[in-house]
Amino acid sequence: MSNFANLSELVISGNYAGAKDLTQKMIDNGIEPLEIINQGLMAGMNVVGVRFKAGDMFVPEVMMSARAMSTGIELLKPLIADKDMPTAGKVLIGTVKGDLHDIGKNLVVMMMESAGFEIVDLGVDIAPAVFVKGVKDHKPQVIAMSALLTTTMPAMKDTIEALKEEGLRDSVKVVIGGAPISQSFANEIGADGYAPDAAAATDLCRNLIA
Ligand code: B1M
Repeated sequence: MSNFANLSELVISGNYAGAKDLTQKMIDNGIEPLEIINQGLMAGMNVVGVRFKAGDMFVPEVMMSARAMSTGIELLKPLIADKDMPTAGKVLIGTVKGDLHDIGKNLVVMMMESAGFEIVDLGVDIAPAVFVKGVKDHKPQVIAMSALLTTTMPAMKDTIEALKEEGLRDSVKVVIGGAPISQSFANEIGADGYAPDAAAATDLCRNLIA
């Protein structure tokens, strides 16, 4: 097995100590940092995304894989000029106003970061005006909103309305997710997409930005 395939396997199995060691070894052997990221770390994380979507991997395993990926990236970051760091696009994310649930959102963040997105994570209990300010300050291509409570779902619509009022709606795609959310709710409030899980959210953003 090549070093790249080995590194992918270490990410898939969530072996962060192994992923760190092998990444360092590959750096010491003069392998291009971007090749290590694309052919080793990201290749592994792409498999994780597919398996998670298929129900063959579960939340704790995905978190271990994301950690393995991050330990490798941390070693490589200083070796790569910012402009060369692969980025799949910028996503502003938060859990909506009144809602404190963040485990799912954090999983979406980890999966997206591992897939090369630049993430601005606003946190939880984010009011529409704060999302609007985030769009003005960070100019993301996508806003991702999470809600776990039926009572906080309307805050997603309020946020879309606030973007419209500020004339920002056409400058950004809006995607939503969380246990009570559905595609029909996304259609109803005029969101650009819905994702049932972290892997699907990553695919959705990739497709919307492409
Ligand atoms: Co809360 N809670 N909770 N809770 N909680 C639920 C959601 C609930 C279903 C439990 C129940 O009654 N069976 C219920 C909601 C009922 C409803 O609205 N219909 C509920 C309630 C009622 C409450 C409180 C009101 C309880 C109370 O105080 N009386 C309160 C509300 C607080 C508030 O938010 N204002 C509350 C509080 C809490 C805790 C603080 C104790 C804790 C949260 C800790 C934290 O997040 N830091 C908590 C938890 C842990 C849960 C359960 C048990 C688990 C949620 C979770 O983390 N799931 C939950 C019951 C359950 O789901 N079994 C429950 C794991 C996570 C990986 O899945 O979040 O669905 P999930 O994320 C998935 C997808 O949904 C998707 O991807 C993720 C990964 O695949 N996804 C996105 C999520 N966000 C996305 C965004 C995207 C795309 C995909 O953007 C594009």
